[in-house]
Amino acid sequence: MAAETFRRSKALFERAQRVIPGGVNSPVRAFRGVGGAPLFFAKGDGPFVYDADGRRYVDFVGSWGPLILGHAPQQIIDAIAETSRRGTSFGAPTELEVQLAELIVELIPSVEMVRMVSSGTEATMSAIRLARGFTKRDHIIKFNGCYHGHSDSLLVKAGSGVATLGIAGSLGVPEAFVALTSSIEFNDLALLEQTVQEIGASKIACIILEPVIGNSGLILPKPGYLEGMRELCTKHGIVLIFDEVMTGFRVALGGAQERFGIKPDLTTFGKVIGGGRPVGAFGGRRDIMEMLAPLGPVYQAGTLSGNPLAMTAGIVTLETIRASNPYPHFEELGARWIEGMNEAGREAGVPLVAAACGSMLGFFFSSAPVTNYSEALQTDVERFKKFFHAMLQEGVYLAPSAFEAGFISTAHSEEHIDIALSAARRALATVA
Ligand code: KE4
Repeated sequence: MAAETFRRSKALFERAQRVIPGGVNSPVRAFRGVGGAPLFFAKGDGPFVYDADGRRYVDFVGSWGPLILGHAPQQIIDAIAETSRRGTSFGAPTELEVQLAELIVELIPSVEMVRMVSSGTEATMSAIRLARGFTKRDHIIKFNGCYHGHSDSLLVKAGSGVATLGIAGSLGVPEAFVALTSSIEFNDLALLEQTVQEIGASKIACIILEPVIGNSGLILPKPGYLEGMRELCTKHGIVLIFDEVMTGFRVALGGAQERFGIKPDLTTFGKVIGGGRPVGAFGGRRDIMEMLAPLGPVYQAGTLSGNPLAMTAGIVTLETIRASNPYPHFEELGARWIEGMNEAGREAGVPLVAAACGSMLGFFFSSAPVTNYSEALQTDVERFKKFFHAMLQEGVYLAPSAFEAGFISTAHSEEHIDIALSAARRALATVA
């Protein structure tokens, strides 16, 4: 098969770069992590995306997580159209945002109250401010390779696009801000205990983490790690924030906190709860949430918070997955992925370790499982780049970075996993 030339994508990229910095509206889309010009997409349909040249791919990115029902699910399209006819935004409360809040409270027991925002960044930024206001403490602890959006306090040794571009954090973030953020390796409870002691527990407002890391590649918590963290936070009155923007409703209906049986104090959400529309949310203990304006002194606001279209898409998404319980299906597909990818690596003589957690997939070109960010950085990224492009030629779209996770949806079946696995066997032969 002649190598695809991606002609229209390249032309669009040329055009885009004249008016949009880097030609993209979010850095990780720029293919800087894999080289070459980014694909421009024209259409999505179930498990598939179609690029500007009309070429079809099995999609394992799913818009970075929101599309748990796949692309353009009819029930969401119809519901958004119906809501749109009654108006798209009011800047005033609507019943829709109450409905979505009630759904989240019902599905996530640790969440007694929830505030809607318009992105995961807003959710985590606001949760940090709320934790600081509630505890009257300033210091925060995060983990290397975790990405919580691009607010100043959290752009410290972050994952996702920050890791992909290999930049330490971000120019423009004052030293004074990052001085209040400590970032340490994940999956090391002794290190966390030592760090809390060194900072002084009474100075620490919160610990924020991705309970399953999806922004360094896919990294699972070691047994006992989350439990130990919960005990440490309870002991010292430190607010435990689970950033479930990515894991929420993906690794279990009740998120990572259900899967691992941990009750955080605050949880942040995004992606799935908007079903592909701009959304975020943060919620948790009532005594903390009631510190928020207009009830309390911690200010947070947003013109489009609770936007009717995002709420509609979120309600339909959550009601659909609550009714259909796709999680056993996700576990089966994840197990198929792990077994098939590990076998393909062995057959090709390429060190490869695959992982899955609910509807999140991952793999590293590594001879051993990856348990933290520094280990992820030591994996064979050059081989990943070649593999990514070989898979693209095979019609399989993976995240264009070694430091991201993959996502499947209810539209994915064994057939789509098998397409990816047979493509991987051929692609691995070219990178062995
Ligand atoms: P947004 O502000 O991009 O909606 O959410 C930020 C965020 C917060 N927390 C977690 C755990 C996240 O994964 C994210 C965003 N995820 C990335 C993908 N790894 C978004 C893709 C992008 O930056 O373009």
